[in-house]
Amino acid sequence: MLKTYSYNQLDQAKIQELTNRNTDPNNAIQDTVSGIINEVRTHGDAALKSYAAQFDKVELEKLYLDASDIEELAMGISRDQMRALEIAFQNIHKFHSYQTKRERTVETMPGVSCWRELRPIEKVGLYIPGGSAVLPSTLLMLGIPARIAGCKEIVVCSPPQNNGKINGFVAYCLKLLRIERVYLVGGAQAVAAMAFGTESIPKVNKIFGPGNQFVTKAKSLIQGITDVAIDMPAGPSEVLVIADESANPAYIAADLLAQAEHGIDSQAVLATSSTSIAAQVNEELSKQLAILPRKELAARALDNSYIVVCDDLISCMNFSNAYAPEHLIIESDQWKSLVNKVQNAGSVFLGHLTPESAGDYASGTNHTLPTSGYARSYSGVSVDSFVKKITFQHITEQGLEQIGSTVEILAELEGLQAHKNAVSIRKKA
Ligand code: HSO
Ligand code: ZN
Repeated sequence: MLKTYSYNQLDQAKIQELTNRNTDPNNAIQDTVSGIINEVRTHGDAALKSYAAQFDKVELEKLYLDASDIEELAMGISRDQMRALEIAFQNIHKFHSYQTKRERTVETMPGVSCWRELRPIEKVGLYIPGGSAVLPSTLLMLGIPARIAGCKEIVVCSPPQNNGKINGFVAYCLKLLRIERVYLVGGAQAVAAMAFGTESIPKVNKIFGPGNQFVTKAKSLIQGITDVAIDMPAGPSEVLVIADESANPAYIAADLLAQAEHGIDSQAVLATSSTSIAAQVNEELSKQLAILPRKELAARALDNSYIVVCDDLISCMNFSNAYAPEHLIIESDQWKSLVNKVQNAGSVFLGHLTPESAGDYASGTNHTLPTSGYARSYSGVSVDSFVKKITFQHITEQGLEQIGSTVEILAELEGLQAHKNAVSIRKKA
């Protein structure tokens, strides 16, 4: 049974409490992660090998696998699995390929032209977690936009299995992406390696990818001490389902559980305008949970989850906007009328037949999304995340005549004579 609240009985403080999901309030792991970063920074590959022995239980001679190893591992998966990964690849590629549109040149005054052009971030680092669930789909979600953007170097780090290899599905995705090397490094040490570079691992300009709290902490720490950017702050995955009486409680329960099975700190929230749906979802949850292979994990995540019963769909949406979910699923016949009311969400799934799983794997949208309320201020990963937008301008003689005196006056009022001169000297010519 999920905890249940009545929306119209919640005061501001309680809404604040329910929508707050601060995961590491005491900064408990800060010292450990700082220690790892310093070790990698000073001892490079040697530190990485010793962490592999300590955390991944494997003695590594070299810290990477190359094309022939990748090929061999990739061939170990079934035809159907290859085909499914290929279809996911194609859909994600198709959707993201429309994100590179060139903007038009704007003439702000006659003879004054301004425009922006995209340039790839040259070196990017992708972190692909191993751990309790191996996520080859994450490699597609990061590698495809990186390829479309045209990044020159794509460094992939993933923790080694204890045989010193990586998972065959990850290997097949590397093949699809034409990435010929994977570094066998996991955790905070992978982030540190890509941020500072080691003998084997190149330093990158931006680091992407989800991970456990150590990886996340490392990403936030390296931001302060290097010039390396990160995709976004990341926390545990979450979903919020909005549903009315038109919804199917079994579908809702399935969606909540798909979230819950990610990990014990995942959160699945239902905001519904129907008390009967709330009750039926609880029943369905116990039925469906009982037969899930990851039921222990999922059950613990449900302890951390809840239902909010609201008067109507608009109140559901208000609650959702306050929560700012990573994933929002709207299971109502009225979904169309709610689209323009979505203010804060990472990715939205509309109607009764659109499970979040479709977007997690294969429909085309990206699954690297802002969690923990960051959907109020961040977007999910896209081709934009792998490019810089550089502004250009060109001024003609007519343009200089048009804009010259404005610049001169503004330079003078700021007391910057040389700025003024840079215009005046050209006007005289
Ligand atoms: N729901 C996760 C992505 C994922 N699900 C990968 C399954 N595999 C975060 O959006
Ligand atoms: Zn998922």
